Amino acid sequence: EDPGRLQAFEARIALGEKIEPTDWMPALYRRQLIRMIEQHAHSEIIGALPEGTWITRAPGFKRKLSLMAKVQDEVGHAQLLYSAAETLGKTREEMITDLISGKSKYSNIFNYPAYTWADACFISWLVDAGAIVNQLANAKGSYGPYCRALERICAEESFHLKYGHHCVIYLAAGTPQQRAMFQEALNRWWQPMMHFFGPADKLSDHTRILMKWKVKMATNDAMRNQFLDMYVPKILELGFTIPDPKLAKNPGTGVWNYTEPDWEEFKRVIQGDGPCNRERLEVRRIAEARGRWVREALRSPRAVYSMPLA
Ligand code: BYC
Repeated sequence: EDPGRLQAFEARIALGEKIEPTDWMPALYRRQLIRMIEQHAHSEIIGALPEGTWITRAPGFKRKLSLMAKVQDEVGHAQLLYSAAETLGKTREEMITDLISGKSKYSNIFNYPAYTWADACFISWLVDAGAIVNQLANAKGSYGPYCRALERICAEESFHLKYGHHCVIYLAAGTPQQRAMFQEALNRWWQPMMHFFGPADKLSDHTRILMKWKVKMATNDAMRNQFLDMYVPKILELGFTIPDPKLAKNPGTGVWNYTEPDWEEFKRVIQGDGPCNRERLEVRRIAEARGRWVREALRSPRAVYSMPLA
């Protein structure tokens, strides 16, 4: 890299300016952004799957409508993010190919099954809460198209959060079976939720450079801590318990202590060997195969007439 250009680039970032697609940027900045935005986009479409299976079974018409709108929003977020990543030079087709071949990662948390309605409620409330902590911070980052996409996403996520919280309050105020159902969901999802913010800072490969270039505006541990700070009191207030006997805030430092989640399980899950990875990718592969004729027709409107019916 030309040192003068790099210096000017870093000076702009230090001043809080946004970097736009046609501006000069170091090759590593471009690669890191593609990696992160692409993974984020994949997480949104794969994230639609565990909740999506609950649309037809959500209790009551209003819940069905709200959940359907939420899932549709998540897929819309993926569209915004794929567009932001495309500004950096990787095509949507390449990104989808890398997703379904297993080359690209997506969030660990969507590789767990949503067994009960309470699991869907956990996702709507607490996974969305975690996502908002991350996205609100990174919306203040340096790459214009990603930040603008995150701002729009956060606006919609704030509705999801209210919807999810309402669903959980309803279970909390319900019968002993309803309370037990949410407690079991919480027990199942707590560890994947702790994993959601990424490995501990000392093990995080990318944090240093991403923080330097203001792509990431807080470290993994700082985001995890902020989530605990905001949501542990709300969970306890509803009378639930958190399955970690060590979990406690140090009142002096404001830092939460917790049992270190199983990072070996995290690695297995993000490398493709979680409980639902194969199923999730298979759904996407089928969707790609079924949609192929639409893409081909769009490219060549006349070709569609000569195609055999699927
Ligand atoms: N899951 O150096 P590190 C939603 C990987 S969707 C999987 O700390 P970085 C929702 C990481 O990629 C919103 N992989 O990485 C949707 C790296 O591997 P590679 C989801 C993870 O980038 C529908 C390696 O571990 N949010 O909420 O500095 C319904 C080393 O990690 C994870 C986003 O996607 C993980 N959790 O920081 C409901 C946010 N964590 O690439 C809800 C955007 C780490 O070297 N992403 N890895 O092979 C980010 O903010 C950052 O990428 C992370 C990780 C904080 C996740």
